[in-house]
Amino acid sequence: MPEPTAGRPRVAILMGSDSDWPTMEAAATALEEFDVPCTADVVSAHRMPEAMVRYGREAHTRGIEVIIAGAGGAAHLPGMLAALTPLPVIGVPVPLKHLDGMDSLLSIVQMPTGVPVATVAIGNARNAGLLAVRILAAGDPALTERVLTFQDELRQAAEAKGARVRE
Ligand code: RP5
Repeated sequence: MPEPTAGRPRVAILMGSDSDWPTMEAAATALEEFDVPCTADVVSAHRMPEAMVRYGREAHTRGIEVIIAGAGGAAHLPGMLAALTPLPVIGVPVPLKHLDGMDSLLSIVQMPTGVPVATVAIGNARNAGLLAVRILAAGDPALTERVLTFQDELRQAAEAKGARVRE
């Protein structure tokens, strides 16, 4: 688990266990690519529920703007955080050795109306980081420019592999 990046963290990466870090690390890497300061912590919904409630209630008062939350199995952390915070929450279903992550996915994605969690694909913490960047870019023209450059690089990479739209 890394130390928080320099500067006030804008994104909090939370996970239910340190065993989730090998999956969640890709979110931190994506944020680093866009120079978005983040912090990463283990806050288990089941093993440390009081700490989770405290974190969820206070995150927005500490300058956090987006929460990325990953968990596996009975993955209650993203949904519970979404119930506690006014911030956007992005959920990452962490695949464990049973059920291929379908349990994590369904635990995170099936939120009741009024308590949204933006759920990425099973194990795709990189997309969670990139989505957090886009959310922050909505109020940040310089970051928007970097997202546009990133998208152009994706297009160029696809075209370099021969992808074409036939005229
Ligand atoms: C979940 O239980 C965690 O998010 C993790 O994916 C899973 C297993 O945790 P450990 O037993 O490896 O600590 O709450």
